[in-house]
Amino acid sequence: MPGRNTATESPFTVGEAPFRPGDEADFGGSWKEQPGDLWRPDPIQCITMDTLPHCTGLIRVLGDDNKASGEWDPKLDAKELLRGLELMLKLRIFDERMMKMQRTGLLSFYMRSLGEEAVAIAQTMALDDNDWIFPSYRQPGAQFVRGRDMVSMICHCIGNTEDNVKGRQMPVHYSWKEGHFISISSPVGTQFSQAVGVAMASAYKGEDQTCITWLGDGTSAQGDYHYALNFASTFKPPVILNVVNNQWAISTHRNLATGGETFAMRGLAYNIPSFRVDGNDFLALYSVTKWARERARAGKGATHIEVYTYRAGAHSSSDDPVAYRPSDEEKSWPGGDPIERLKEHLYEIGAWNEEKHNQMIDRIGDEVMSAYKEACEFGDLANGPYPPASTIFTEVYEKVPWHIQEQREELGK
Ligand SMILES: Cc1ncc(C[n+]2csc(CCOP(=O)(O)OP(=O)(O)O)c2C)c(N)n1
Ligand SMILES: [Mg+2]
Repeated sequence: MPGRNTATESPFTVGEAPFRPGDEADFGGSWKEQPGDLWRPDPIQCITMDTLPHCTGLIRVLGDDNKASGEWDPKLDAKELLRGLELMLKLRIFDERMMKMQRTGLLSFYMRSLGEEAVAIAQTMALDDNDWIFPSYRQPGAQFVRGRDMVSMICHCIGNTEDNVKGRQMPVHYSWKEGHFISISSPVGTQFSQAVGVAMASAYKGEDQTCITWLGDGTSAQGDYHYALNFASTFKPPVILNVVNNQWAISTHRNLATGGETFAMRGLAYNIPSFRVDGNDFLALYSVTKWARERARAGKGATHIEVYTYRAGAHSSSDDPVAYRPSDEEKSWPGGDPIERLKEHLYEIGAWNEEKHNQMIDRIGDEVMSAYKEACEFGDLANGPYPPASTIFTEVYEKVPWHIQEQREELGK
């Protein structure tokens, strides 16, 4: 919790993590907010201050009893729910395989979406296929929704001869033009103002294309976030601005990124309707994003969403959270696991069972394994082959600057 820095007696407040290694993590057992607590405003008529209660509360649809209720229930049919479940499982199993590749030296670096699978999957499912996606490294799952071929995703992560960005990007920094999935950027936060800019262009041209973008709690402390909100507030373009509050920015707790009560509330100051949503609740995420899409389509401008979730795994393959948080902190997170929650809901409504679920896991496991083998035929980090060195010089500049040309000639490529 934020508190006075007693170590130095400094006259300012330094945010602190509620629990550190050795502490017993206790988030209070379960959410006090229940499905049905918050109403669903009309997406067209809504004015910003209507959403004040939604910024301090938490929008939920799936209750502790695994039933769906309240005005935010999107009433998806079982087929759509099963699609969501399958896509989330695919992302999780894919991530596990990629981590194994990283640990065995076949690719250099990896970042999982563990515990946050619902974010990219549910929110992308709520959009139209030609809407533009401006992700951070935590939303590769959007590509599964749009049907990207897994082999090509793995080839990118390896940086082999079939990598569509030819090894110029770090692994997980996907780029996929056909899927309207904008290149993931290593300097965090740049995607926010890009999304607002493209949304402004879309509105200017009279096209019905909404942009969606995400950044993390830590990244929201950067200027990029505020520039984007200011433009979104002023020009009211069709954009959905998500702050994924997963409690951590590597080892820095979210209490160091804002002194505000919630991240959602910051949207109100920019006169943008704002919601705080349970990020492990597939149905709530889907529903809030649909609301924002409907509002954007009607020319009513941006929606700001705090996605309240928990980073269940390490930040990346280079990080070990045991150094800065209790090793079992994840188990006491009241939001549970997004895949388990949707699965239990499907059991509850009689649309799914354990046998079918296990079969699905096996089928996806086989699919991922065969994609992995096929991708490795085009090269892996340990054994090559790699894209030719000449690709360092191509496809970055439209007109190659003289000094780059000189370097290319020096290398003889
Ligand atoms: C401009 C910039 N500063 C710092 C970094 C190093 N860095 C990479 S990820 C990260 C933490 C981001 O945390 P958060 O925004 O909460 O996102 P999360 O990883 O939790 O999804 C940092 C500091 C970077 N990549 N770019
Ligand atoms: Mg974070």
